[in-house]
Amino acid sequence: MKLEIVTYPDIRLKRKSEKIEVFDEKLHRLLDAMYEKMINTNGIGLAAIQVAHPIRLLVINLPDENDVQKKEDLIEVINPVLSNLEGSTTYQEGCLSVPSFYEDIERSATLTLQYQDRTGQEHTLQADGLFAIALQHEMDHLEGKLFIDKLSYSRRKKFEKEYKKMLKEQKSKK
Ligand code: QAP
Ligand code: CO
Repeated sequence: MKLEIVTYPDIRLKRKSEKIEVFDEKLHRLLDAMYEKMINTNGIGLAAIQVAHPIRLLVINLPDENDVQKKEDLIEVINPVLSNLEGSTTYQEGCLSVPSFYEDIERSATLTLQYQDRTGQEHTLQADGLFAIALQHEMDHLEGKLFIDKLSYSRRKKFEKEYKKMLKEQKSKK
């Protein structure tokens, strides 16, 4: 399965993702291909809408304490529901759909995640640290939102200027 990363300002990123009802081989092939794409593009999290599939699914694979990204730490999250969002934390976020831009974003520090795995089985777990941040970032994708939508007016303007410049420079290199 060939997947391309959809990048800002592509309007396909603004769609609301649909609930997944069928847990079949086709879904498993998409999950496997998303994992490969995420690893090959140096990502730690990826939502299906970022590869042009507007369905409620995301993958997260955080590096361990030695900064190694192990496949056994991969989590496949389908139809997620976040609750009990508490506290506050700030992290310099990036996104495969907004390449080469990073900015401090404030999120809740802890939360409860309810989700289904690739077989459709329900799970509930507690999240904190980078995992809680990644879940909120990816969850926003399912609602058609990006981390840059959280920037103040002045920071957003600065972003638009820098991003346009970056795209222009990329074009002239090709
Ligand atoms: C979302 O982000 C996230 O600009 C995942 O050139 C963000 O994997 C989770 C990436 C912050 C937790 C904290 C970005 C790769 C990857 C780039 C990513 C780039 C190459 C971003
Ligand atoms: Co993202």
